[in-house]
Amino acid sequence: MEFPPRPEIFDFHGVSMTQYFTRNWEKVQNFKARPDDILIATYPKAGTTWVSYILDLLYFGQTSPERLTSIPIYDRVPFMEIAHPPMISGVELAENLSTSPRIIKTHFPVQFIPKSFWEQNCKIVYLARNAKDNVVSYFHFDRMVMIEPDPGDWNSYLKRFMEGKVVFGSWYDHVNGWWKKKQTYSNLHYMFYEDMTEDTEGEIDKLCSFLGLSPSVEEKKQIRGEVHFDSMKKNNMVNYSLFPAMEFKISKFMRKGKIGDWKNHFTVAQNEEFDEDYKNKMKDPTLQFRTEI
Ligand code: PPS
Repeated sequence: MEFPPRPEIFDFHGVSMTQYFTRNWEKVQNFKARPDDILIATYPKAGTTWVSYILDLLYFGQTSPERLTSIPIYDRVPFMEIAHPPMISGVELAENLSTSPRIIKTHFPVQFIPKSFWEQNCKIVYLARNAKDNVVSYFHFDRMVMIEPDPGDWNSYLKRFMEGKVVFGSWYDHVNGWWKKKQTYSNLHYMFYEDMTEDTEGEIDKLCSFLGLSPSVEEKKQIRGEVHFDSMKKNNMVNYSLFPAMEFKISKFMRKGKIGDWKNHFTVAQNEEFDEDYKNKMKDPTLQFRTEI
């Protein structure tokens, strides 16, 4: 598929966005959520695909195993706000889903979520990743995905990330906005990439109790194996190798899956500046991230 030049970033209701995620705004805002819909919300590169695959396996791994080998994850778990014709838009894909529940992905900051999700009291899973690894992953992703603005060099990218001038805006606002929402909306399960890495099984257990699921020990073991980084990297249905617009020669979607890769990217000076700025932006002592484990 031919793609036009990389998109421009612009301010959209106070958040940096591109046309690929705003051109369907009205339709997205009018999306009719159902009470059993499950929304997976993340800042880009926080581990969305990981948690999407876990949920897909929990709900459909036993009942429709053929899905796993025939439908790529981005068609099983539609990306609500994406719209780049002639590809089918995320909203249309979600509307066409015949599964129950429908599992839907979004990178929207909390204030952009269509109101029907709140009205229907849908279950929402939010996954967050520490800022340093998140920005590194995002940088490599933007290098290889042609529907993202050109990232430029690492130093300028890091600055733009700190200023919130990357697609979907400020990481700091995103993780804080969703964290705050948790205080008033009880159907929100807030998870951390670092906890998932440290104790995948324990985090799957917590996820199951939030979702009201009780998979067998055998099933959980199977899921644990399926969602391991090495298995996902090899699995064409979840590693995005079938997705147009990605240049795998530049970088892979399943790149490293590590905590602490930021140390291979940040200079001492960049790290100091980042930490200083981080302290000013992350004032809530109840929201803590780990940059190493
Ligand atoms: S996207 O494009 O926003 O949906 O990307 P997303 O899926 O959120 O994030 C991709 C990063 O998550 C890593 N990943 C994993 N890490 C550990 N274990 C598993 N199973 C796993 N699956 C995906 C993926 O490698 C990307 O991180 P980086 O650091 O770039 O490797």
